Amino acid sequence: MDRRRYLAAAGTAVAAGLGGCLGLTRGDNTEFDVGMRPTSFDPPTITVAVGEELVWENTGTRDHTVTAYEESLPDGAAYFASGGYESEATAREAWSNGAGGALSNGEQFSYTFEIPGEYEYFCIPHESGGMVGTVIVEDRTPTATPEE
Ligand SMILES: [Cu+2]
Repeated sequence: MDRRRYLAAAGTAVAAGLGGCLGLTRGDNTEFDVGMRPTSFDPPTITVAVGEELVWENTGTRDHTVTAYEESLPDGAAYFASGGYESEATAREAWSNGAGGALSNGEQFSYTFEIPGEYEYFCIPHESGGMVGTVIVEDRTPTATPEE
């Protein structure tokens, strides 16, 4: 998809367009960028542009979270977590007290990154199983160029 077509598509179907442009293939479902398997994010590392919305979807049957490692945030970046928690401690506490922030099968979490840099995040219940991921946010205009 060239840039002009990408921009045209972005107006009507942002998530679908981005999924397709990032080269993800998961049947006909391209309406998310990062899937959530039993104990991993797929892909574990993804690159987006500043201002580009990233969409996670729980593609498995277990509940998961998308929870930022607060210490990893670039300077000036806002905290992000499924459930909308404002800190890692709050997110962990909410999970302990009734699975706050849980994403069930088919549920999505989306976030738009405004500050360039590298963001580390994890899934609270599967952190010990290695369910961690990285978002690399580049200071550039979104393009249709595959990132991986
Ligand atoms: Cu998980």
